[in-house]
Amino acid sequence: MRKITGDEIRFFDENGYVICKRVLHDDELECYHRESVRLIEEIKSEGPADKWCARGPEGIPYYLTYLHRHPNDFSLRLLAHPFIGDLLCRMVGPDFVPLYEALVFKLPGNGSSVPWHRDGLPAPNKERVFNIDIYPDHSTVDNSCVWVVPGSHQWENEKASEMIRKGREEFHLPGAIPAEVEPGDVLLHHTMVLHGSTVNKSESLRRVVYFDNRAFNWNEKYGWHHPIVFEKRCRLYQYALHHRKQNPYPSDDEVFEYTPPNGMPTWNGSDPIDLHCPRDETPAG
Ligand SMILES: O=C(O)CCC(=O)C(=O)O
Repeated sequence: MRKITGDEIRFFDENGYVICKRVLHDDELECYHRESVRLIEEIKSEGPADKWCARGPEGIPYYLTYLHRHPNDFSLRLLAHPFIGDLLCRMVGPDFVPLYEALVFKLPGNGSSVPWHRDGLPAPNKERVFNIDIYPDHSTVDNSCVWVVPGSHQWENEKASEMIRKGREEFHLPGAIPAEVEPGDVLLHHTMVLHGSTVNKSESLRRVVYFDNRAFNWNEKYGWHHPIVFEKRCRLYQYALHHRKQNPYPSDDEVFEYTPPNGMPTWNGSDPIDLHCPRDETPAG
């Protein structure tokens, strides 16, 4: 299976984003298409997933939080894709832990916009904090792909805030480019790169799964989350790897081998798995 290249990593470091072409194979894409449409239909008919789905500025559903907790046959296997394990090991470090996941979708006709933003506070020592965005559809200017401002991950807060303010008045910012992709492509975006998208007026559905990830040692330094979150997430990732190994796609020709970071649990196959693992969990619940 394909691996991220050194050139792609260098492009990412310089620009705060990179598009990796043709990562997913057709068998996995077919499952992703089918299962994500089923979840979107569940949301549209106000089924169980709906209360986990955020609305955008136009009041339209677009952001299904905690994807793994909504019964489906694709998201855990997607997380366990060897492309992801390999790139996290090389770009974050071998003590990476996948922390969060969401399904973002732009419904046809009037799909939600996402105003320009950064995803969080800057990492104190400019660590490589990024999301992995996996696309099953063509995402183009026509169906309101995400736009990025290359290099803006390195801007000071003041400049970024000013541009975000401007971009919310008039979407087209100087230097912004559309991150157009094809089915099976993977976009990495630095959490500090300015990004956003417009309303989808086209007739096509546009979907993307976001995976957020951190190194265990960063959390020990900065205390972003209670250690229990990392423990549960670390077990969940091992479970996902096991699940893909047991339920491979016909095109699978390798599995990613993960060693839990020192201080993190090894999942023993009978430990219960929490498919939700809220990021704000504490031992008191
Ligand atoms: O997929 C998009 O249009 C952008 C989504 C996004 O950046 C977000 O939900 O934070």
